[in-house]
Amino acid sequence: MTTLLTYWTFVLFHIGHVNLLFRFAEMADEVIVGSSSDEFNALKGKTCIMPYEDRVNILRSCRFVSHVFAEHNWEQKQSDVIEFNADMFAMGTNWEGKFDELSDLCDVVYLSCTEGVSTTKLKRRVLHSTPGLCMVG
Ligand code: C2G
Repeated sequence: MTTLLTYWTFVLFHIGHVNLLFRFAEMADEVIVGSSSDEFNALKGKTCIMPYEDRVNILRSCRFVSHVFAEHNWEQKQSDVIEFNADMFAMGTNWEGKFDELSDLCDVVYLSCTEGVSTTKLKRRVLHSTPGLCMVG
């Protein structure tokens, strides 16, 4: 049984995320996702559209995801790898090299991101397709 661990800001769920989770699920029997808490997202400067509980329930409904837990800070990854007995730590290539120190504990892989899609672009598209809508954050 192979376990893959990944982390998610998860302001919105978009096709880039689906593509990555699909590939993660092909690489491991179990995909475990650390979803950033509202407090951690605020610290990262990310504005949450949905509260943590809703974001977690959406992630849990995805068939590629086996388990979701809270990401509270940058430092917890090492203890999470140990706690979940993860064989692999995986992120998109926008994080390339950033978590290599975990390779003492498990395989660390970065898979290519989906081009042309991002939460920022989606938010902008909603704003521009809805005349009169005032976007805050
Ligand atoms: N991603 C992707 N393609 C995109 C956009 C994002 O493959 N077009 C990937 C990212 O590389 C990341 C994952 O989707 O691995 C989740 O993206 P975000 O929700 O934006 O999370 P991120 O800001 O990368 O936060 O401690 C780590 C962080 O909490 C991860």
